[in-house]
Amino acid sequence: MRHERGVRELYAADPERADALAWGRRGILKGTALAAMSAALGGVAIPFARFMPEGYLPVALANEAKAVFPGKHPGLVLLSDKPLVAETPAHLLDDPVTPTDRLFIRNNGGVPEMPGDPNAWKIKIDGEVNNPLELTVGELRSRFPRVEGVFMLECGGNGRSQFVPQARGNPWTTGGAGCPRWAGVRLKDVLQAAGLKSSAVYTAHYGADPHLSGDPTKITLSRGVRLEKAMDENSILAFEMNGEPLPLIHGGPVRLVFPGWAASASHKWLTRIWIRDKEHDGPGMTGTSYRVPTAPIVPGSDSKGEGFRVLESMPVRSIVTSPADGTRLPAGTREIAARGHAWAGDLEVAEVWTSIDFGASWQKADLDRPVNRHAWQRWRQTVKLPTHGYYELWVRAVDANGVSQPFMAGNWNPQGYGGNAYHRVALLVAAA
Ligand SMILES: Nc1nc2c(c(=O)[nH]1)N[C@H]1C(S)=C(S)[C@@H](COP(=O)(O)O)O[C@H]1N2
Ligand SMILES: [Mo]
Repeated sequence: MRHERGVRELYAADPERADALAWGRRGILKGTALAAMSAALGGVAIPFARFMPEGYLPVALANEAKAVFPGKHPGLVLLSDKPLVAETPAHLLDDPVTPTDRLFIRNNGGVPEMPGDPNAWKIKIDGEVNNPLELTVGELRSRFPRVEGVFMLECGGNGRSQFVPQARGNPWTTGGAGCPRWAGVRLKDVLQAAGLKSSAVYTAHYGADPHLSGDPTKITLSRGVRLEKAMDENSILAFEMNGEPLPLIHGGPVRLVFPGWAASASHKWLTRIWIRDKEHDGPGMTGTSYRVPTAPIVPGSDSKGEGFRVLESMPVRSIVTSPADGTRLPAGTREIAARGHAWAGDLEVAEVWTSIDFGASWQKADLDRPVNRHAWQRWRQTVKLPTHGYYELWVRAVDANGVSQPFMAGNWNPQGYGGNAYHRVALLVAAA
C-alpha cells in the first residue's frame, strides 16, 4: 500500500521519469533512464548500476516515496490509513519551530479538494451575532490585522498508548504534537466584526472534509470552544504555516488554531463558525468523545461519559528530542548533552527534571522561557552515565501550578485523552 502511494506520487510529479525509473525499463538500465535515476538520487553515479534488476526502485527513492503523505518526512509513523493519521517520533521534533514536513497529521474523515484560488475560499460566521458575515480568505487578509505566533498543536489523544488497560483510538505515543509558526488573523477580531450578542457563549466549527462513509449529509467532526478561549489573543484563523500558504493536509486554505487546547477544536478546512448560546453538541462533543472524567472512574470500565467534561487545555508534557530512543553511545561515553521540549496547554512549564536511575533521583534541567505564550519550551541537561551499560533517560515536567507529569497515565477514560506519563528513552553505552 505504502509503495503504491509512493509510486503514484512519483508518477504525479514526472510520469516519464517514474516510468523510466520503476517500470518501463527493459534489460539493463542505461542512457537517459540511468541519467534520470542518477539525477533523482542527487546527481551521483551508481557504480554498480549494471547489476540493478529490471524494475528496481532504489531504496533511497523508495524510502522517500514511503512517506505517509507527499511532502512529509519519511520518518513519520502511520497510525491509520483511512482516515490518515501519522505521528512524529520524538527525535524528529528537535527543531525549536516544527518544520511543516514533520508536523503530525490527524484526519477524522477525507481530505477536500484544494480550490483553484485559495483566497476565494469562504467562511461564514452566524448564530448569536448581530451581523452574520461571509468572508473570503482574501477578505480575512485585507480586513483584519495579521498576527503570527509559534503555537503548540497537540492532539487530545497524544500519549494514549500509555493507558492501562488500553484505551480506544489511535495509539499515539508522544508524537501527536508539534509547534510550527502560524500566521493568520485573530478570531476575536472577526467575531467582534460580526458583533457578538450577549447570549454568545460557545463556538461550533464546520469544515469541508467529507465523512468517511461517503454520505454527504454526515458531518465528520464539529467541535467548539468556550467564548473565553475564542477571544484569546492567540486563537487564530490561520492561513499560513512556517511562512508558506497553509498546506491542504493541515487544513488549508484556512483553519482554526486554539493553541494549548486539544487540537480537535482547531478545525481544518474551515467553512463555518456558528456562535451558540450553550455548549456545542456536534459530533465529537458528547459522550466519551474528547471528554474526560471529572472524578476518577474504574480503569477499563464501560462508561458512557456521564459526569465527564469537555477536554480543553492539555496537561503538562515533556519529550526528549536528543538523544533518540535506542541510541548506542561509543565505549567510554560518560556524559551526554540531552535536550527536548516541554509544554503545558494554556500554562507555562515551571520545571523539567531528568532521571537516569529509574526515578530514584532527579536532576533539574535548564529550561528556557517560551518564545511566546503557547509555544513549547526548550530544556537542556548534561546527563552523567557512570559506567557502560543500559540506561533509561526519563523526563518529567511540572507546570506553573506545581502539577507534575505522572509516572503512569492517570484519569483513565475510554478513549484515552490526556495521557501524559513521563517520556522514557533507552540508551546503551558500549563496553570498552
Ligand atoms: N475539519 C477537520 N478539522 C480537524 C480534524 C478533522 O478531522 N477534520 N481533526 C482534528 C484533530 S482531532 C486534530 S488532532 C487536528 C490535527 O491537525 P493536523 O492534521 O494539522 O496536525 O486537526 C483537527 N481539525
Ligand atoms: Mo486530535
